[in-house]
Amino acid sequence: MNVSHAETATAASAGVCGVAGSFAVAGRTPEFVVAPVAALVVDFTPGVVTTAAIRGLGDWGHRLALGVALALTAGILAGVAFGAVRVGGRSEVPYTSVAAGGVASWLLTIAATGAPKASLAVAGPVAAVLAVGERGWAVGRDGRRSRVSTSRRKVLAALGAVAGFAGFSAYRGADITGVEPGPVADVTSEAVQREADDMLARATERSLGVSGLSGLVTPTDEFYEVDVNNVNPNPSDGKWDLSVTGEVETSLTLDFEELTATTVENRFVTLRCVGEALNGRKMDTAVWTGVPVRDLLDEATPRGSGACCVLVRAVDGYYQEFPLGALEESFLAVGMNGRRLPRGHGYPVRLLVPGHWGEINVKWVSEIEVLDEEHQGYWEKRGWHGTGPVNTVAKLHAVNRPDDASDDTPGDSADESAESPTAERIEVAGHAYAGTRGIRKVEVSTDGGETWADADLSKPLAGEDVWRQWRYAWDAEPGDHEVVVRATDGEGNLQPEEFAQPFPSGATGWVSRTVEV
Ligand SMILES: Nc1nc2c(c(=O)[nH]1)N[C@H]1C(S)=C(S)[C@@H](COP(=O)(O)O)O[C@H]1N2
Ligand SMILES: [Mo]
Repeated sequence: MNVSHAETATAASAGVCGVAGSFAVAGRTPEFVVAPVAALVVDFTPGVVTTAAIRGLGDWGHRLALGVALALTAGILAGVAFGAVRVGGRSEVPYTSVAAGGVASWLLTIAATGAPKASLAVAGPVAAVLAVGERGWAVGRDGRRSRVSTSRRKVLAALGAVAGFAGFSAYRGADITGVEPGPVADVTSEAVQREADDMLARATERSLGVSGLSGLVTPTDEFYEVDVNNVNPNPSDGKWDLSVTGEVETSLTLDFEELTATTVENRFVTLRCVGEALNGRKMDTAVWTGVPVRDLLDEATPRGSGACCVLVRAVDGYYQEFPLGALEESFLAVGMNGRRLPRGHGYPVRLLVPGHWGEINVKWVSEIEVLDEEHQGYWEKRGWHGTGPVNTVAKLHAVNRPDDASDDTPGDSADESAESPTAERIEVAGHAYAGTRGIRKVEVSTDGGETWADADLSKPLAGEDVWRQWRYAWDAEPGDHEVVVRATDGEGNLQPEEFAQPFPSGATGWVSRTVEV
């Protein structure tokens, strides 16, 4: 191997090991050296591309951005290391490259992440690789470039060491979760905890219990998650505060303790992402514990003249604008399903806006600015219209053959024996949601929309912004059956039949599925 190849290989190894070392110590937290680069990648990606990536690639868009950021970060660190090798080559002092590369990569990482200690996990491996390089091949001890030709064995050993370190780091870093949320009683009271637990029990009771269909409350680790950034904030309670600014009589700032010292209550709330497919999986419900925004807003007192809307900002740089009226009904959640909010859902505090698309339910909320004129939010800037109330939807997620399942009893419909000996009992089920309008009725057609029958609905859960489950069973003759589902909201509006893609205003249409018997 000639010298410049050795230099390049040393620099590249240093880049990879710097990123790996950082991940081993920081995991997917903002102290990971790739986090700020990934945020820049997302920020610099034009809105049309982001939108296309969301529509075409889904979560793969995120992985792609992360991959690009990983490569970029390793490349930048490799560049630093390469410079260090060159500087070392010119110096008479041994290990100049090590000192130069270590210090430069440390300072650069501090500048990007603001975390001096965690940045040592970048500088350390970079320096170590440079030390091996200086000893082994890149730079001669006398300061001149070494002429030793590196054996194949040495190259393989070096490659193996880099790969091994990267593997070890991936394994170590994957376990680092950041804040670990405890029971919600830790920051509220036993009474609030008990109420949340009772509500969870009630949701289980009222769930139709259809196999293959998720319940009325989504377990926290299955609750969908949509973030603009690849790496979520990892704030602590002590550092968090919320300010209310702009067109108000009195600007306020309150910390976590002040927030939770006020009225704390529990609510069932459903969230749905405007970007999800018509029959998608980005719609879920939890019991949320939190504080109504109204009192806070009354204290700040928006200026009667003028104040129309609010801009809500978050720690991750996300921001959304929507009407003041929607904020008045909103809720600042500190708990989810009886525990404190998990990091991925906005720890320590997120906003919940009844009946509105998920995107304005700002996580890691930090500021509410009252405005006297409209402004575009993060997704509106990228072409979406997702700041208003949700569209009505009835999803079809379960198709069962209760007769087949030995442990499954079809319940109240069991005694309706099949008309024809060849007919088979088929059960279809799903969730329906219409925001604060509520769900009045779900109808099912098994003949492609010719005739309709009412589905059973789960008993409603308390609250004005909660989904319901529906279920329908019939005896199907052999053949293909085109099953169609449609919901009517609490105001009597049948959901529109016309199909629309999620972009830009949320999917519409009746979900249908062919069931073969
Ligand atoms: N700060 C912040 N808030 C955010 C987002 C985000 O990326 N950053 N994503 C929004 C979107 S698009 C949706 S659909 C919901 C999803 O909430 P969840 O991840 O808790 O399900 O959060 C919203 N709030
Ligand atoms: Mo969303």
